[in-house]
Amino acid sequence: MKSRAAVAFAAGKPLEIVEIDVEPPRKGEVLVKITHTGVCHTDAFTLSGEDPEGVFPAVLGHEGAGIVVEVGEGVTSVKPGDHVIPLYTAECGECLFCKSGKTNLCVAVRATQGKGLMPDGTTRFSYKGQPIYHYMGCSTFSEYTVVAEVSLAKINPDANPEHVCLLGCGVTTGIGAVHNTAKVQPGDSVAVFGLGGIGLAVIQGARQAKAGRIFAIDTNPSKFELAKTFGATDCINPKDHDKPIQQVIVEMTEWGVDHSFECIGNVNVMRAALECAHRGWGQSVVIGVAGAGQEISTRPFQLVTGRRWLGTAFGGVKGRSQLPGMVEDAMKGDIDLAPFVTHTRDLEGINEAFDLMHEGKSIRTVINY
Ligand code: NAD
Ligand code: AHE
Ligand code: ZN
Repeated sequence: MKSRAAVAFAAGKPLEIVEIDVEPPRKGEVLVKITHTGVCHTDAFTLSGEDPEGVFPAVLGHEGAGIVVEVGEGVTSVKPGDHVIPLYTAECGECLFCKSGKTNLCVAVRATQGKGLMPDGTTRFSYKGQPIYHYMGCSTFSEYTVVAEVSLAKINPDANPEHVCLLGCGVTTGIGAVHNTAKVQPGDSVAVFGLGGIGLAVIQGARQAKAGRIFAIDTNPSKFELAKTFGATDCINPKDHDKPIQQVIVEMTEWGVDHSFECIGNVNVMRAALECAHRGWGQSVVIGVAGAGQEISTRPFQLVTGRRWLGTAFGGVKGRSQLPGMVEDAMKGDIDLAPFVTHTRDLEGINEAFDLMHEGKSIRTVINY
C-alpha cells in the first residue's frame, strides 16, 4: 500500500514528505495506522548523525498512537480496530530479561530493531523501489507502519490520542524514572537537569511521589514557568552562577540532593548531576542520550563516598503490561498530558516541529495525520 511519510534520507538534512510503499505485515507483525506522533529529542539526535545506530534512509518517529489495520500470521493479542501505542522497548514476556522481573529491557526484537529492520531481517518500507529502514521498532513518522506484535501496547480506545501518544516515550520515561528507577520517596529532594518533555515529566513524577524540594535546572529560563506549574520549588539557570552548578546545588542543600536526573544528553551535565547528589546515599539517573564516542567521567571518590550512578530506558516501564494502566491514569487525570502539547502540526509541518525544539520554543509538537 501507499503511505504518506516524512523520510530522513540523510543525516543532517530536513525530512522529506513523500509517498512510500508499505508491504503487508508478515508473521508476528501488525500494520498500524498512526493517527498522532510526538517529536522527541531522540528523533533529532538520530537525524543529526550522532546515533551509532542511525541508518538512512529511514522513517523516524517513536512516540505515537494509532489503530491496528491488519495483523500478520499468528498475531493474537491485537486485532483490526484496536487502539495501540508502538513500543521501542518491546515486551515478549519470554526472554531472559522479561522473565527476570528485574528490567524492562526485552531483547526479543532488539538486535534487528537496532539495524532498522523487522525481526526477520528485512524492511517493509521502500521508495521508488529502494529500501527504507525502520526506526526504534516504531517508525511513527509514516501514516502506515509495520510493528512487531511484541512492540504494541493495546490501550483504551476512548483515550485522547493527541495526548497519550506522549506516553509512547517522553512522559512515560520521565515519570517511570522517578518511580521505577530512582524510587523517590515522600520528602526526598530532587534535581532535574533539562526541562524538555522528559525533565518536566520527571518533575510531574516527583510531585506524584510527594518529593520535598524539586530543583529545576535549565539554561533556557523560558522553561521555568511550566516547571513551576508541574511542581518545581526552585528554578536555576546555570548561566546566572559563576560556580559549577553542582556546587551551587550542594550549597543550597548542605549535602546535595537525594536524587538527580539528567534529561539533556550532555556528558558534562551528567557529571554535574552525579556530583550534586547527597554524600552517602544520593543517586543520579542518566536519562539523556549522548552522541557516539562520548563518555562520562567523575572522580571515583564521588562513588566511594556513597553516590550511585544509574540509568533508565523508557523509565523502566514494561510497555505491554504497564502502559495501558498509565493511559488509564491519564484518562483519570492522575497523569497530566495536556501541558506537554505546546504545538500541533500536520505531517507537512514536521520540520517546523524540529525547529521549534531546537529553538527551545516547544515542549512537544504533536503531529496530527
Ligand atoms: P528537549 O530538547 O525537549 O529538552 C532538553 C532541555 O535541556 C531543553 O530545555 C534545553 O534548554 C535544556 N538544556 C540543554 N543544554 C543544557 C545545559 N547545558 N544545562 C541545562 N539545561 C540544558 O529534549 P527531550 O525530548 O526532553 O529529551 C531529553 C533527553 O532525553 C534527550 O537526550 C533524549 O534523547 C533523551 N531521552 C531518553 C530516553 C530514555 O529512555 N533514556 C527517552 C526519551 C528521551
Ligand atoms: N541508539 C543509541 C542509544 C539510543 C538510546 O539510548 N535510546 C534509549 C531511548 S531514547 C528514547 O527517546 C533507549 O531506550 N535505549 C535502550 C535501547 O534498548 O535502545 C546508541 O547509542 O546506540
Ligand atoms: Zn523519545
